[in-house]
Amino acid sequence: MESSCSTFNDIDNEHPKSIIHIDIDCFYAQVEMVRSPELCTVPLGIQQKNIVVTSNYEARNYGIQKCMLVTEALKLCPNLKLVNGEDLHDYRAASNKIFAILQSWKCPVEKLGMDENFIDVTNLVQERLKSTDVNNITLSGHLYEEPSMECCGCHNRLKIASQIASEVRKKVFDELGFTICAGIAHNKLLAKLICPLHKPNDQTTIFPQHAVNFMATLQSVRSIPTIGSKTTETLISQKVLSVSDLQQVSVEVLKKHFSSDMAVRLKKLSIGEDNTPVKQTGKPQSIGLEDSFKTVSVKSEVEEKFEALLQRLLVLVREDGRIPVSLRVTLRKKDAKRLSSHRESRQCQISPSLFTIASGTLTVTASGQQKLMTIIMRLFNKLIDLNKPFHLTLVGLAFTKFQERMTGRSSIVNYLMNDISVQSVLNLQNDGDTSVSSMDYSAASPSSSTTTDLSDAEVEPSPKKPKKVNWIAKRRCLSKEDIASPSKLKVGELRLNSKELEKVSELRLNSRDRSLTPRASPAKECLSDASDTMNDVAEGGNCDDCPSYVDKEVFNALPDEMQQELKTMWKNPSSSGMPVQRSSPRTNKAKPNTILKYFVPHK
Ligand code: DCP
Ligand code: MG
Ligand code: MG
Repeated sequence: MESSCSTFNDIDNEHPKSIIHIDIDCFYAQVEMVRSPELCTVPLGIQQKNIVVTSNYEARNYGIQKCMLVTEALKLCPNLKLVNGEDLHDYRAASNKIFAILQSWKCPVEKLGMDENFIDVTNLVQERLKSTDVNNITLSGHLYEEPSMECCGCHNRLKIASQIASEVRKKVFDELGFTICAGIAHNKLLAKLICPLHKPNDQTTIFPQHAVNFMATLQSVRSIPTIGSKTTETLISQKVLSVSDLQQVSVEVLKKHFSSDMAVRLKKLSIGEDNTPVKQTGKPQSIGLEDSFKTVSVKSEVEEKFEALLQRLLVLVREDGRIPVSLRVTLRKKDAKRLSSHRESRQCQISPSLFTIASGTLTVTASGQQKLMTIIMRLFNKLIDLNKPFHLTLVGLAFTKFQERMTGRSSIVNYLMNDISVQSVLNLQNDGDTSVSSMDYSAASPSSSTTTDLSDAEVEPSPKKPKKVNWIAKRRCLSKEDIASPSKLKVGELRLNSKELEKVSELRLNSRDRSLTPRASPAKECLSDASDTMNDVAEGGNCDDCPSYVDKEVFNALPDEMQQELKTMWKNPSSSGMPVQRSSPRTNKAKPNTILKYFVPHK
């Protein structure tokens, strides 16, 4: 994304950054309240299994807290309205919509879980400062303690950031109806920690000078986001319980229990110092789900759990839109001897041909799902010795690697990424046949570092390269649906790369005569159907001016502007880098990365 916030990195002062942290109020409960406004006025709890994972602020008035047992919550508030929140789909969708709104300020946005985000508004603040009277900047929302003297200019910058935070909160509310809290500070740590100070639906700014005092108010070292349970345990063993304790303990003492870097980092965190950048969030590296339970000790039950997880996971993957190429199975075994629970995982690569992208939507066929279940159970068998009793308390499934789309210099996608649609003449829709449908072999192969600990036999076989005639015949075997209504596809979704397109051209050139006389080949029915479709599609096109080596079907599938561009170039080949004649190699040299090279017949 082109960011207006990526240019100012040269602010020469002590506290150059302006960071906003936002956290949605009682997130799951708000999603339910936005969906069913009658829930706004009653105490509402969101139930997952026997736990109330969150509740609205009405319910919190009764003393209900996050992760309270349902029985306990009902004792506190017998009128508590409970809504099942085990299906995260709508929460995830709301989270994504909020994230999309946050992107509109064109600053780096980092998603943290489902209901939190950091926005680095440093450069936007700088831009606004240029047109602002610095003596008259007002703060929006609350301030943590009154300001002392201006520091390095950070007070004004943070005040402007607080105004941006207000705008963000207003926009999210106006467009989606969610109230959120914001924290504004010169680093991520302070922005996050100050955020909940005035809950709900409000915001708080902290100036750098108050960082040490504010941090000292935190009762537990665990409040510091990067400090996990193990670090906390170690610190407690050294009688370091509160953040104030951590401020006072010497770095030398910490170095006895932590690495030198960690000891220094802990000390800095304790006084509110943090220089970690806001990293723009992209698509997740893996998409997974877990289900925990008391005990499962029977294979068929495990299979049912995986089946249910797989169904839910496929919904997530469809929403994500990328084709998975690696699958991981996770188990947690009940182990009385071990104090802390531990997970064990196995993963293997999977064939991208189990998935199809049709009209922009990722799907998996019933047979694909069966194959996935077979793979899952093989991985499970690797993790569990079925000759012995087993007791599991958790199963998990995750797709851990995804096929990259080819968008390099030589990809046709480069030309066609701007939402240009083509008719489905070039539809490389997967028909479930692994031998022909997976086009992008190289990108589909997971690297050794992330993949399998299984033997080759257990890994889904890589798609084999197709036989040419068979391949083109199948490509032309468009479904009845395609014929009735040629689907519009984003070309980027065809997963074509230059080699593939060359293959299309080559095969079409080689089989052009055959395709025009379909009954000459065993695939004649398909070819016949496809020809009909292509005639329909070609109606608007006119390739009378095309050179003889050009496949008219391919040409007619291109958008009008591109057809015009090509025709112009063919009329004036010397200016285009276009091969004028096959027998003239010197003039055959296409300009790098021009679409014309895709029309060069295969030699
Ligand atoms: N959540 C969960 N399990 C937890 C904590 C939270 O499933 N142990 C879910 C429910 C929350 C959501 O994550 O709605 C966001 O967590 P928060 O801690 O931000 O809590 P809320 O947004 O619900 O409340 P608050 O208004 O305090 O932010
Ligand atoms: Mg929240
Ligand atoms: Mg939160």
